[in-house]
Amino acid sequence: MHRRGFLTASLATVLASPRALAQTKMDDMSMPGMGGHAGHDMAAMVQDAVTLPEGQALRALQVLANEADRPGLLRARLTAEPAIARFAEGRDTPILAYNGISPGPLIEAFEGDRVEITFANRIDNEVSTIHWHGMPVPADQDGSPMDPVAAGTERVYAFELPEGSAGSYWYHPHPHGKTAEQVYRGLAGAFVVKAKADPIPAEYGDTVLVFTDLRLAADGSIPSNSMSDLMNGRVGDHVLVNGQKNPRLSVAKGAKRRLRLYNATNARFLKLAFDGATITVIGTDGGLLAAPVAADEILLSPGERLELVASFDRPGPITLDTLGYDRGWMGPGRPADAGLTLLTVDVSENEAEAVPQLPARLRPIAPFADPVLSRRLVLTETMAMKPTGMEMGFLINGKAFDMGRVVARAGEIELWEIVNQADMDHPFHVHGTQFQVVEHERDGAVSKPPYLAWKDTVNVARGETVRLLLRQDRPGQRMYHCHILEHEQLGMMGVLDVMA
Ligand SMILES: [Cu+2]
Repeated sequence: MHRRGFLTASLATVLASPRALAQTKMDDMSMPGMGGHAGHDMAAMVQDAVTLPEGQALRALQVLANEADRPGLLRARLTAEPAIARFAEGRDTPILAYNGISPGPLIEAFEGDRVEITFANRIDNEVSTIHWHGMPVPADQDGSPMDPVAAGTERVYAFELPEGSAGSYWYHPHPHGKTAEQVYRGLAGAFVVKAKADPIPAEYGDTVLVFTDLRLAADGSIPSNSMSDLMNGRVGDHVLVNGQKNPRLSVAKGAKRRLRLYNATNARFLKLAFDGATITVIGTDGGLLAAPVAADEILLSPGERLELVASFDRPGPITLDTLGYDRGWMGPGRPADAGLTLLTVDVSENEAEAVPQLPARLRPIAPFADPVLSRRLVLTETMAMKPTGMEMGFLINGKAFDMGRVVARAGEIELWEIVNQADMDHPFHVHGTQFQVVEHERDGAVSKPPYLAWKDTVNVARGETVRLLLRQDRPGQRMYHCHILEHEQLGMMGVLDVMA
């Protein structure tokens, strides 16, 4: 360690919070094979000492440039490579970035478009992929762990966006064993598919808010995962919106804003409410609801998205805050998850121009017919002493991830019953399609979801069973897994082999 770095660290240690100290104890327990080593124990100890600037104007995400020479085609390049970010004053942070920025460029396309994106992997000595989270793309274009892109090489991802596929998707790496790290080091971006005829008034705008969370060591570097991170999933110290901490947005009184909220964190559950604005849910992972639904608060588990309309009807600063949510935590170091301000909206005294009302119907959603078969997937956690150290396992039906276990037939409706017998919530994600949640069950009490919606990720709380209907329309291998990325890495993943 450099002398200056050591001095900074020593000073910061004095200021370290009980939480940081708890984290350090956890790291001390870490053993070979669990990713713990002395270098980042020190980093973990001083993690709370770094302050990030707040209150800067919210930056719009940079849109991925379209190089195509004809309408209906999106042709572009995405390069994953090391970059330097400046989150805190005077500190350089080595990150991984798409086209030099994190979050990566916002990809915008329309239903019916063809997409051709050349992906270049310039990450040193690591395979990567781009997974198009939630999108209806062919299996061999989906960037699954079975199709790695070697360091220093390129490939083209090509697919069509079907009619009716408008929605708030995203993209991130999905290489075997490296997904969690590549994402927390900075690789994730939003992919918005727009409808040709959009029922949401254009006057509401369309603002993408990508939530990530960042842990910074005193020297500005991003520490590696500790044992606690591997057990609980990595939760950072700073929740960022489009890469900024608590940025500000200005609107006129009476304004309505369409907001697309993305939980692109590895493992942080976001229970959110506006202090002073009313919210209406208009869409989920796979696009608009049939009708708007008023809400006081929302829960966004890792991987999930929501579309809202927020109404700013009184002047003054209005904040988007986190509320407490107990998703289960093992060991010490449970992060303080309530009372964080993620975004501040300055509502002026000036009255906004009158805007159209939100329509009462948004689009039809046809419920799935009866399933031809049902599957039961039981999620459990194990801990075992291995020659390499204490090892945590995250299992589906008693097994850690292996390839090609489950066979399905394209076009058939299936009922999936996801049973969480573990001590933590697990957000369950299926590749290549959108599903409909039909039932939740807890302690024998069965309830229906508040609305019919297209989803690709659903939180399955501790002790809960979620039933969903899904259909895979295209053949090929499709992953399903927990979207706490450390849990996916430690085994809570399976593959569905879809036959034509
Ligand atoms: Cu999990």
